[in-house]
Amino acid sequence: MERTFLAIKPDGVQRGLVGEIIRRYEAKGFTLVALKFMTVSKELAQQHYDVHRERPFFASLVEFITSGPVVAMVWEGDGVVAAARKIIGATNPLSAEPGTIRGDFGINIGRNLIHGSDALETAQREIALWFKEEELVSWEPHLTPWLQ
Ligand code: 3AN
Repeated sequence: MERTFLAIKPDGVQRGLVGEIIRRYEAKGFTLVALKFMTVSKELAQQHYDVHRERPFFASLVEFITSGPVVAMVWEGDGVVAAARKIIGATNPLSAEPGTIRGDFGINIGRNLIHGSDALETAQREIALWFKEEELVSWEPHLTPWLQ
């Protein structure tokens, strides 16, 4: 089953949007596989944003994600990588559609509330980077047959 990595960034936590964000993924029907509230080390931040190492905003990305606690999560479901990104909305919250997390709650590209893996391979890399194997919980939600 497909899995993706999501992290509610320090601004999402500071603004009290943790419950609202998690609610959207639960309500959509995806399954929570792992969740932890944590501060991010500089090393983890640099590895996570490795693809952006040469970009001018790399240092500010690392500084921001390490500036306060984040909520790291793994979610599972058919097509969850792409669907989770749709629920998040465009990178720049000012361009993100209303109804998306960034479209509803954000205005700043550097403070865009949540990270979501952009492809299946990225999701696998990020899940392995942020979580130990034993932190991933395999379980079957008791869905009615027509939801499975
Ligand atoms: P997304 O988070 O939508 O996948 P990416 O992967 O292109 O976006 O960029 C990673 C993060 O870098 C974004 N979440 C955003 O916070 C930041 N970022 C992207 N573009 C810019 C930019 N032009 N200026 C400042 N920060 C940026």
